[in-house]
Amino acid sequence: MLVFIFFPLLINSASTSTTSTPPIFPEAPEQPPLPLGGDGGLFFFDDFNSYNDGDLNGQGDWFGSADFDVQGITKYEGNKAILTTGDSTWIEATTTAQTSGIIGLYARQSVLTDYLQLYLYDNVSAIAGIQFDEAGRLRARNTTWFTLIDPYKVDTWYWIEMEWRDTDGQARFRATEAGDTPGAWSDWKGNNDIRDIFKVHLRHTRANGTAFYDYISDSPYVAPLELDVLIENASTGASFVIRNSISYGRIIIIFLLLLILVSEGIQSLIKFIIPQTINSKR
Ligand SMILES: [Ca+2]
Ligand SMILES: [Ca+2]
Repeated sequence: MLVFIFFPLLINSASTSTTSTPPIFPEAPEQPPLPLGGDGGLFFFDDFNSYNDGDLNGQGDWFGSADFDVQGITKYEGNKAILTTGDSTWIEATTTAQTSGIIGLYARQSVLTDYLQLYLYDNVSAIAGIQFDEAGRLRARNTTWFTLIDPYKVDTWYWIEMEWRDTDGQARFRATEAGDTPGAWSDWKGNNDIRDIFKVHLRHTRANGTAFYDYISDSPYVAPLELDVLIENASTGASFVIRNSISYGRIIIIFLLLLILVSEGIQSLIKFIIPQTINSKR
């Protein structure tokens, strides 16, 4: 019986509006099929989310040091990212050679005094790279090093990118604090030396701090758009937000919150019903 009384109360006491959320990273975002390899397509992708905790070596396409570990505590996107505290340590993934493309990576450092590196390799050696260096700078290299950000912030994710092309064998670079809109690319740099890129190579040198890596792709991570419904009690100002991705657990929580919001109405109903009942017995 009370249920039928609740609905008018809800409609009268609640107003709805939609707001877009700040970036909130879902537990397990769906990824589209990945057209890896081949010129002009996505060269390499990894979000690390499906891997087991522990050594990255041997999972996915990765081969190298056991110092690089999958973990779920410090990450930029999804459930998992990579950390290493190793000294002069590296791990790499080999894929289909590509003569031009873009690659980006989220990375962060706990100190200003290590080297954290992302290198691109041809079938022989490192061709181009970006690094956080031991002087606190975020730098890039194709033939010679130059500075992108000085100093970088510790314990802060950056989106670092390289684009390369075989038309003149050059590369360009940029680095952006994660979540910011990427700014201008550097000039195209190099001495006609980029042709085929085969490997993505992660490296950490010195052992002063901890380096983190997440989400390697050709474009920054974009959280799925979430539309929230804000329910607000007009008289008390109490409010809560319903996410559009609703689970059974959330439905139960929402129901409990609705009960709290209308509790004033329930109390007045009880006060009303009880005297009525007492009166009817007399
Ligand atoms: Ca991830
Ligand atoms: Ca390990």
